[in-house]
Amino acid sequence: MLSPRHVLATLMLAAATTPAVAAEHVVRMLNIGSNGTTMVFEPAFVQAEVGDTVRFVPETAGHYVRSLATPSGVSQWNSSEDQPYTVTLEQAGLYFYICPPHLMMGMIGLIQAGPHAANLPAVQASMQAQKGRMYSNTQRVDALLQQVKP
Ligand SMILES: [Cu+2]
Repeated sequence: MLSPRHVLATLMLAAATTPAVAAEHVVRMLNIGSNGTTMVFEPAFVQAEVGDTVRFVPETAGHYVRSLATPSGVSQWNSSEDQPYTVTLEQAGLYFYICPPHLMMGMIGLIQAGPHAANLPAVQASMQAQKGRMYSNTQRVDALLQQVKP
């Protein structure tokens, strides 16, 4: 027989070890963002926790999402055009992704999972390298990197 005190202690232990409910972050893929700029992921920077999901929703035609730099052990994403796509952030760190047909217009995004960005140097290098392929909105690279919590 378990004493009431034992039951209470067990419940408290369970509450302390049960992870918080994972959040779902929605990133819209748009021809025109709410601030009037063209070809955007909105929001382009997402601060998340490990275990959260990010759902990419194409609201205008012609977009998809491909990861270019992710924490080690994460398989790369490559969604189908015009289809919603959900990823689970299984590792802490930074996830850099693009919309391949609109990379030249700066359609890029960045996710940070957890408080530490262990893979920042690799992600920074990947993002800076993409600048050379962009004809417009190159300032988005630095704007995204400035939001990272190192
Ligand atoms: Cu696009």
